[in-house]
Amino acid sequence: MNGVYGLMQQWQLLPSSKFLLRNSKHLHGKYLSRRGCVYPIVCFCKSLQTNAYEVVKGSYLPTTQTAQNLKSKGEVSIENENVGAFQKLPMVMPSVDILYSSLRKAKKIAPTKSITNVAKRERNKGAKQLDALMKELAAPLRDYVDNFPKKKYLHPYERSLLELTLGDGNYEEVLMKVDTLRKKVISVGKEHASLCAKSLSKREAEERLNQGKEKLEEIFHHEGKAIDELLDIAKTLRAMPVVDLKTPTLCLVGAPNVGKSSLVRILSTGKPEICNYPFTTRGILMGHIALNYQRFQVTDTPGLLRRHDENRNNLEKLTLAVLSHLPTAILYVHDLSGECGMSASDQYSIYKEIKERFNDQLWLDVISKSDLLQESPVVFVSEDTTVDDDEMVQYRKEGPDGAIHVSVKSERGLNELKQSVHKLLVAQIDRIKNETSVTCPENLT
Ligand SMILES: Nc1nc2c(ncn2[C@@H]2O[C@H](COP(=O)(O)OP(=O)(O)OP(=O)(O)O)[C@@H](O)[C@H]2O)c(=O)[nH]1
Ligand SMILES: [Mg+2]
Repeated sequence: MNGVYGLMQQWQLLPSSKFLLRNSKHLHGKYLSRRGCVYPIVCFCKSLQTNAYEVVKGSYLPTTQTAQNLKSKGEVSIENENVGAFQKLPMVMPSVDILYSSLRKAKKIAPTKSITNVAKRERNKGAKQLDALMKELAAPLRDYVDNFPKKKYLHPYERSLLELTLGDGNYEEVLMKVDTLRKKVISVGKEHASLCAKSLSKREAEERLNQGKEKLEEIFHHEGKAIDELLDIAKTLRAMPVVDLKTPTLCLVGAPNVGKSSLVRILSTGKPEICNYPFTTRGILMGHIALNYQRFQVTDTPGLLRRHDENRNNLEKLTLAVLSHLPTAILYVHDLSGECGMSASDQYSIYKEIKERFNDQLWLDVISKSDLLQESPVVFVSEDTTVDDDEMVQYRKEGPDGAIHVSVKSERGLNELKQSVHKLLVAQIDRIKNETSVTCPENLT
């Protein structure tokens, strides 16, 4: 692992790069050009944007299997071939609102009119009110338990979003707590209603009614936080970017800080945050392109580092989940200027791995920040160029074969990029049509 890369991985721990560069006695945080001059890398650690997606612990590992592979192996059931489940989640009421509205409604229940005996009237009222309270409390919980989707029926993309943003098993655990609360409310409500119905005097019936209400309130106060957790989960899931599997999609991929979001802003309606530090993009962001009356989706993704899948953070896993589970064309962004903080050789190994893994996808390579490119290729001090093969030498100079050189600063290459992106997305339309006709042969007729 080279110095800059090592620092990048620890970026959360560092105070500020200016401080770092001022105080560094080593060449960490600097790179050399072929001519031997030393340039500082512009700041790559600032305060973090943490509000979009919290990085949680999760064992989800993106697989190399695409939705297509899974389909052919029969691992995708009918239910999870569509996305959009998060937009159909039931509206969850805060637990206190459920409690107070249930108490109000139950209080209005009157005893059966024909009962004239005072004690009988009171116990009839008590039993009916407790029964109503129990039903009012349990009904919304039943709705949530039944209508929040089971994880196994979600589209793999949504399942990965759920696991990576909520953490392993949290979703199921919260739903289970809500169901446990529902069962408890029913059993305690029934028990107290039955006790109330057996009261021998008016006073006893009143006391039992109050006891039953207090017990239900206590349970709800104590365990109702599961409902509030579910409310938060629903909010988080509803805020996830909506994708349409039938609309051609372009996904921008590359190492952190290479200029992906800057290009998303140029290419689409998406307005992701742009900053000069890695992992500015902390979630999957969607933008749209409208061209010749056609509508396309553009996805910005968090950057990828050079490391094994097991060591990836959840932001990187999100990127791989998009590539694994959504039918996207890939716009791979390379920064050979050194500005991003990652050497060309590290970017090259990530690139080769991703290209091999997703070689079925339509693909376009872009060299960003061409306004910063020197005449000679930029080489980091920590890089060993003696091991470079021809491919690597070529990559340092020009990037992969056919890559378009662009700069959002000087606007170089942007028109060419837009045209190539359009062609790519048109090719993606044909691909989607073909895949649909293979899956649903009746569409051909
Ligand atoms: N000079 C120059 N700087 C650029 C260009 N494109 C982007 N940048 C700068 O590069 C830095 C990173 O840009 P972003 O678009 O946020 O990069 P990113 O790949 O989305 O970064 P992450 O979301 O952190 O992975 C910003 O300071 C941009 O202003 C360019 O063409 N020329
Ligand atoms: Mg970004």
